[in-house]
Amino acid sequence: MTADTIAAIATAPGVGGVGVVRVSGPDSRAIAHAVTGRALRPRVARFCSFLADTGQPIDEGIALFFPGPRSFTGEDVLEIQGHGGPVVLDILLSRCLELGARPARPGEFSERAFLNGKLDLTQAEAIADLVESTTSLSARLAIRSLQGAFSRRVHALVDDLVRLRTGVEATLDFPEEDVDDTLSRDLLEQLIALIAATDQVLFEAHQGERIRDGLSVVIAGRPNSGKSSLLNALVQQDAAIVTPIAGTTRDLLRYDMEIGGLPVTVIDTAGIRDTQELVEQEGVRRAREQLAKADQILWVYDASLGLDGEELGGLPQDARVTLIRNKIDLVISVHAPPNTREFHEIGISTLTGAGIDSLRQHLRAMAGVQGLGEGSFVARRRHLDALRRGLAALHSSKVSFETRLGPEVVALELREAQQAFGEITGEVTSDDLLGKIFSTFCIGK
Ligand SMILES: Nc1nc2c(ncn2[C@@H]2O[C@H](COP(=O)(O)OP(=O)(O)O)[C@@H](O)[C@H]2O)c(=O)[nH]1
Ligand SMILES: [Mg+2]
Repeated sequence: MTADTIAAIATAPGVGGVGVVRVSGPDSRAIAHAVTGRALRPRVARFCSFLADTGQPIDEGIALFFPGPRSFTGEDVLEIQGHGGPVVLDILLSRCLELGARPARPGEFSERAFLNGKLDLTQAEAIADLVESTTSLSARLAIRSLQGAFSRRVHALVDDLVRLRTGVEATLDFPEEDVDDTLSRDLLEQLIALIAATDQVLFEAHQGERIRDGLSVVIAGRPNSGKSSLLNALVQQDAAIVTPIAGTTRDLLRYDMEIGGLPVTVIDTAGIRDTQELVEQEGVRRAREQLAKADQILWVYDASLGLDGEELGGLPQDARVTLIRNKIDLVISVHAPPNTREFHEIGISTLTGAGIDSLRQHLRAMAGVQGLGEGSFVARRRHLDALRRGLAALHSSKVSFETRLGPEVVALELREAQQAFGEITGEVTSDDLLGKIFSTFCIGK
């Protein structure tokens, strides 16, 4: 158990109906006694005055004491629920610090909960993801992760992996000719099933990551093609200035929206062309910079003018591009010219609204978030990296198995896969990793 006692304001800064100061550690009980002037019964809400060292009341409200290990952090925890004003909460916090607590670092309550085995790492991360959710879907997936939906999937992989390792390592004790062929066939089948199961978890984790991090969509193209009009149509607001004058947009315009639960950031950019005008030059430079960072590029062109083959020349390599044939209201033919390019193409009119819904659906499909089931969960890039590393190790162990490289090699690669999976839930960690994760949390979490 950790030696010192930490304290922080747990509610958001600013004025609110209620504000909470949270204390965790061995001095919590003594602090509770000093602040409330009485011994608190465990887990029973108690209305009382909160006292300064002079005995004068600072505030009044509810005090709650949770003796460890039955608490959020697993340590003795005190919650002081006072009135939600920044000054009164500061005074309450100072009082706890005066009584021996020290200010908590960001995420330190969650870190202690993790270190004391109250939560695994994906669950601790899910707390941060839940409070930072920008859509109701991402909040729903975060609560599932918090309740262990993701951890259970990883544990199931690890269980299978341990069984497989035991099987493989058992064959190590026998000279090769004694290992029954049916035994090794059975192990190989287990390995193949494990690879398929990992693939499936990776696929779902990828969706979970998308729902958490959202999709950044950059609208680009020649001046006057209707980029700003498209932004306005997508966010259903008169957000960007639209004029018939080429070069209207110079600054980047960024809007957050939601498409079927997927958080999407749409960025409108200056039309890309060669220009001598200094401000516009800077706009074009910024537009190009965004293109390099986008998850998805919508390249808009004017249907009445057609797409000039050279326009797409400057796009970053392996960019994900959708061609947007705008102003289809201006062209007589309802048939689009055959699209000979490698890119997906959608015809729209920001004027009539034609095609905008298909574009929304297309964006959702491009994010790979369709058919999210009841078992879905949020995930982070860190989890995807670990799953990919684990999967790679499983693939090489399969190759080693099939080319009869020997059970020692297979066993080693399986161990590597288990290490990678263990990093997800936090069974295998480094201080570095923990520091990186918890330091991004808020103070008081
Ligand atoms: N007919 C028609 N005009 C459009 C459409 N979309 C945009 N425009 C017009 O095209 C001009 C340039 O639009 P704007 O959105 O400012 O283009 P940007 O320079 O690419 O941002 C404006 O006069 C718009 O009214 C469309 O779908 N149909
Ligand atoms: Mg514009």
